[in-house]
Amino acid sequence: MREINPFGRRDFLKKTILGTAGFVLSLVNPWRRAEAGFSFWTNSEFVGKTRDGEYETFYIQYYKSFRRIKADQWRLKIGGLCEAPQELTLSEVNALPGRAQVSRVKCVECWSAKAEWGGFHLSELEKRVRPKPEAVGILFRCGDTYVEYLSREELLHERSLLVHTMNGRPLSDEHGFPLRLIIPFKYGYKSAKAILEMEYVSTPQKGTWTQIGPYSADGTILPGYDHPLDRGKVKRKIFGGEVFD
Ligand SMILES: Nc1nc2c(c(=O)[nH]1)N[C@H]1C(S)=C(S)[C@@H](COP(=O)(O)O)O[C@H]1N2
Ligand SMILES: [Mo]
Repeated sequence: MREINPFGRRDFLKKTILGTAGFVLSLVNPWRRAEAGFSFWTNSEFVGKTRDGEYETFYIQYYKSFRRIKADQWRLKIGGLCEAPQELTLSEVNALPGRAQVSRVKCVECWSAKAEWGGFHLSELEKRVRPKPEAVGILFRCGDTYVEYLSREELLHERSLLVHTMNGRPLSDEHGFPLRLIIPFKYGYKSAKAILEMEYVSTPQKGTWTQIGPYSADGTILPGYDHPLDRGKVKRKIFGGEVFD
């Protein structure tokens, strides 16, 4: 006749209790969530800085978390020193004559990552808003209250883009929905994300990152080193300006 071993039964109970506790803990454990492709902000109304889950190969930088932007409430405000200030809806922005390019975002904190970006060149927008002759640059105001300034000359560079798609899909909130800059020859901090407002101004200004840290207002990529996330962070030398590969 089969006898139930009292120790075996106790072991079974112990394992069940420990196993259940482990499972419950795993649901709230941030490392397990990261493994499963989740980031701290997944399923939250807010978005902010993260390097977890799917963002391990393209870090997310936001100096402050903020409420996700709702597409139907968003308007791109373009004002300041221009003849025809405008407020464009997302479909109007998406309908501007487009351009796409593959380029790398190189953060001054050393990592970089590459994507195919789709959007438009500033010249397309300027046909509509007609900047005044004294407008030397644009101040960008963003969803997280980040500000960044670029001269019109920098913004009208062939490789500078205002983008609303990444790898063929609308920008994620994390990567700057609904509209961001891509300025591949400058450090990532010049590529303002989640843009709300563009103001034409007559004097250069300091952006948020330049006010926070010891970073140049100009932001041109300097010779040094890079740790590309899409190449296992293997250190390589860079020579200044856009990193093309
Ligand atoms: N609105 C906003 N845009 C921002 C930032 C920010 O803090 N707020 N950080 C910048 C920095 S420092 C970098 S490196 C890039 C990173 O872009 P990513 O988050 O899409 O990787 O975004 C830039 N744009
Ligand atoms: Mo950065």
